[in-house]
Amino acid sequence: QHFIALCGGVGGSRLADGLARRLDPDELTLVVNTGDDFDHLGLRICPDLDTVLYMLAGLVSGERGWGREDESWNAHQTLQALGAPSWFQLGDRDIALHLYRNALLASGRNLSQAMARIAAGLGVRHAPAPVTDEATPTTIVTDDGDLSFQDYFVKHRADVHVRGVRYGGQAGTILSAGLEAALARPELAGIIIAPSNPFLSIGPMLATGRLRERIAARNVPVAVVSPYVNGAAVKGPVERLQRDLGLPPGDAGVLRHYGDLVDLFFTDSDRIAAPAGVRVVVGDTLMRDAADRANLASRILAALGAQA
Ligand code: GDP
Ligand code: FO1
Ligand code: CA
Repeated sequence: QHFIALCGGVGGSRLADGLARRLDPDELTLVVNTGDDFDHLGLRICPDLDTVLYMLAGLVSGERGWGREDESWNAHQTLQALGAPSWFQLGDRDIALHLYRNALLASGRNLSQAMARIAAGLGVRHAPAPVTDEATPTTIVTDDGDLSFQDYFVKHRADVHVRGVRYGGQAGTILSAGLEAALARPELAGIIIAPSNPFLSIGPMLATGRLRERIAARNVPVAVVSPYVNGAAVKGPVERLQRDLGLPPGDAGVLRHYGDLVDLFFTDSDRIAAPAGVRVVVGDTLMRDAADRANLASRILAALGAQA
């Protein structure tokens, strides 16, 4: 058996960790959004890949949700003193990872190969795969013009009216070798969409290399986990985005966005009008700790008919 999970950062990394506790590396391909990636101070920044990696390594910061728990900020403070751009904070230990990734990329490796190396170095057995090795920067369209993703998310704290989201990944973008290999596996038994932001984390991946159509064509069940807990986002701008983009609030807007891709929908709300062809699975979807993460993964895998 084999499963593919599509993951963004915070929500993605939590479910990725649960699945990694339940499946062998050979049974799971973790596919991660690259729409947030950008260059800063000469370093290639890959927030969602690194969040998943740090989570799987047990190193992620609990309260920030990005970067490492055990961190110091000497380089950042020194950059500030130099008058360098400091709106985006890189911790000292995080910088070490970035230096290594830049060196791997400079030596001719692609992003997948660089991440596999770094995962091995961190002792992570389930190496996350970027959805593509190409640059696919997400652009946020606002009334006052376009914003690059990190300008929108970090500089503006996502506190702007969004007219639309433009994905960097196109029909002709080449999917990563890890994702292609997983899609080609005859034993592929299901695709899991993490409770990541549907517009900012999952949308960019589905738009890349016709992934949405490729998934539909595989004819395996697709399970989606709602990012809504008790009717609200755990964190992040998903509610505001649904309002701005003219979608219904809550689970209804998520279901509308994913459309006929969804076979199974995991939510904690028992008041969902399920569209035809969607099986709604009601239960706790908040992942407070490792036990919650593994339990939710088990419920999803059971519903997809996985062998324990
Ligand atoms: P980002 O890339 O760091 O912004 O994170 P993601 O896109 O992966 O996930 C953000 C979404 O995850 C938010 O909409 C949250 O509501 C959702 N989320 C975070 N933690 C949980 C959780 O424990 N359970 C569920 N169901 N959703 C969560
Ligand atoms: N998010 C912030 O809000 N402020 C930061 O200074 C910041 C630094 C940062 C450094 C490395 C990294 O991998 C992620 C970082 N993030 C930061 C998080 C991140 O850019 C956003 O949360 C995501 O792109 C949205 O998923
Ligand atoms: Ca993200």
